[in-house]
Amino acid sequence: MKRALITGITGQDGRYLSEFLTGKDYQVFGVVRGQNNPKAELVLNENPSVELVDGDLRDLSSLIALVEQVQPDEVYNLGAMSFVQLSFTQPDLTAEITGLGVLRMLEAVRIVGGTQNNPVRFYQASSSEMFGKVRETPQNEMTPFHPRSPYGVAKVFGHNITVNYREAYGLHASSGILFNHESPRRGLEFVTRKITNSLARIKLGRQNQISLGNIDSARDWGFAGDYVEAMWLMLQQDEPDDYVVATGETHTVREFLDVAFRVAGYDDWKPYVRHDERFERPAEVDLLMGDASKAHSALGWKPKVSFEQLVQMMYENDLSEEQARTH
Ligand code: NAP
Ligand code: G4F
Repeated sequence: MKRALITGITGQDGRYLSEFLTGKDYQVFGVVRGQNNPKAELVLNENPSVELVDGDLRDLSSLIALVEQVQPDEVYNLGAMSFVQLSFTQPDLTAEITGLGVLRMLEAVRIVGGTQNNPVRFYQASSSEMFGKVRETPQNEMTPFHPRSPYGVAKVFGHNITVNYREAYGLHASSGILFNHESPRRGLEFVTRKITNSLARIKLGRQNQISLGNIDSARDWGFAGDYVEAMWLMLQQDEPDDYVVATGETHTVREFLDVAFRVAGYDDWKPYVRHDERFERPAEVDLLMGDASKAHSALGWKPKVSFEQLVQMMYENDLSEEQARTH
């Protein structure tokens, strides 16, 4: 039985990846930080076969102890402070977790190592946010980075240090440059889930409006459940490498609103959406669109869920969750 260690198991991707790997017969170990983390229970309810272990990306000794204890075949480093807007007000913490946390996890893997015949394989959750003020469209593995947020800058560090450990120490370390991916498990702070959750509440008469910032930005939105397969495929290759993972389509937040409100049975979203400058960012990423042809040809990976299916899935889930609530 292969052993996988996942940081960020309580997050959207960690929850899908743990189920995916269990389905492939892995023993999954999930890193949980903090005392009595309330999200741990959620993970265990969804996947009782996961073994939770304590650790924090800010604490190197905890990571070394974890790799020694678990002896993983594969490490998936998904843990991060992942909310771009928050990174503007907490840049130091973002650099610490999202940037230096990658270095610490790589150090733990380098120091503990695994056996010579079976070295630990490492996956880094890089991000399309690294492209920022994009130099070309669509973006691929060769497109230069121009991050526009402390989060993006921290991710560039995490990406480059992963490449450096691969080149300097021969680690089997791969980096997935993933474009935005969403699901019913997406955090409520991100724009897609904020919209589908608020819309469900509007539909049930529990909320009147949605307050949003810049709705002209465009993102390449895919389904998180599809994207975790690409992470795993990267670690099954003989050689480590970097891959863009994306749908190749881009849609504005306005278009997301169009589809979501249509699915919910409304003709027009404008009466329900108000602009609130508190949700604007000091520097914006205007447009992301990925070229995942390398992942298609080398990994045989393709997204399965379309943009419309994704919006519908998220809205319908939020509607039934809201209906199940008594207040
Ligand atoms: P998410 O839902 O925000 O989950 C983040 C995870 O990181 C949570 O499990 C959180 O655990 C954990 N974490 C935070 N601080 C930590 C620390 N100090 N030590 C250990 N773990 C810590 O993010 P996601 O959407 O699943 O994304 C997974 C990864 O992919 C992240 O690195 C993200 O930056 C990256 N990424 C995401 C997307 C996307 O569109 N979703 C696109 C590109 C890249 P707690 O329960 O303790 O908070
Ligand atoms: O949903 P968002 O917060 O996602 P963002 O900033 O694109 O970041 C996500 O994707 C990255 C990959 O490219 C990940 F690395 C990162 O961890 C995260 O998962 O915002 C999307 C767009 C932005 O242009 C934002 O300005 O929506 C715009 N927006 C407009 N009003 C809003 C809002 N975003 C949020 N979160 N909340 C609003 O009210």
